[in-house]
Amino acid sequence: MKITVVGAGAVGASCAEYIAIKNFASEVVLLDIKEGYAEGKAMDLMQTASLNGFDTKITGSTNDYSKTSNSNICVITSGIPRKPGMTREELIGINAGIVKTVSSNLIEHSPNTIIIVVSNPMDTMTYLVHKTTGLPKNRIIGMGGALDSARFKYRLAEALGAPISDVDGMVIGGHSDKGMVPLTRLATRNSVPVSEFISEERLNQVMQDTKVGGATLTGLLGTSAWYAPGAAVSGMAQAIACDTKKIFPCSTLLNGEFGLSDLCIGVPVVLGKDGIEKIVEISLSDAEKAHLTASAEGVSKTNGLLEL
Ligand code: 2OP
Repeated sequence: MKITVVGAGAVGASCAEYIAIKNFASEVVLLDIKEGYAEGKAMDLMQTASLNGFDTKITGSTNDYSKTSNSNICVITSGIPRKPGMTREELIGINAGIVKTVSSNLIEHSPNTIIIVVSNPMDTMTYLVHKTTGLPKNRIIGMGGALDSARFKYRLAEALGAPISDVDGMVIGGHSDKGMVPLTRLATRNSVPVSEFISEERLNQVMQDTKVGGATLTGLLGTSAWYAPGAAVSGMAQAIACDTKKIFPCSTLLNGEFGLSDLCIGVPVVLGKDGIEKIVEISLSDAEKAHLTASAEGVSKTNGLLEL
């Protein structure tokens, strides 16, 4: 199993380390345009191998895509992260050109790869990769919902005073401060609906804290988060590599599912060896449907800024 991660910044390096630690990939290639940067990150990460107990071989490359040849999975993290006060959508001007170039280079050397898109605005970048590469829709996956769901579970556990291992929940919709749809109705503490434990008012606060989870961290860190995004990617990559058929909320191209078409947005999907193996059209309440539709309108508006 060979995995390429483009962008050796904090998110890309975290992806590489978590993938290595989970020990399901034989090789991870970290690629960056900055001279020597990916090579240095890869060497530093490899020096954790004996400490973190993995045999995965991590190598670095300065913009030599031949080193990425025949990758089973390619992760695109390249582009600029947001600064405090910025929305993810404001990154489109710079990141669209980068993602277009990177995705073209990747499929030239790995025509059969599965692409996981992280770069923001992620739902629009995922849509751009479809338009740029023409890969089958099951092989282009946007990572946002897995991260947002992790933040949702973190906030739920905090509100419940429960261990996170006791909590389950999912966030669908656009990966944006206003577009996320945390499914509080379906969230549980050890199979019990969370509404049995906390008030609607407190649940609304959990939803709001979840939606701005990324912005909260950007305000604290001065840049976008990296550990949880990296961990979210590694979980998705593991599901693909090990063909686990786990359900994740991922950004995927919709053709009528949930009444939506011609956009990529976060919905539940089954991940396996073929990438997105099934879109799971769960039943949604009227309010959830309305929130998802409104979120889709926001994503489509951002898509309209692309020069396709
Ligand atoms: C986040 O929410 C980077 O969009 C990513 O942290």
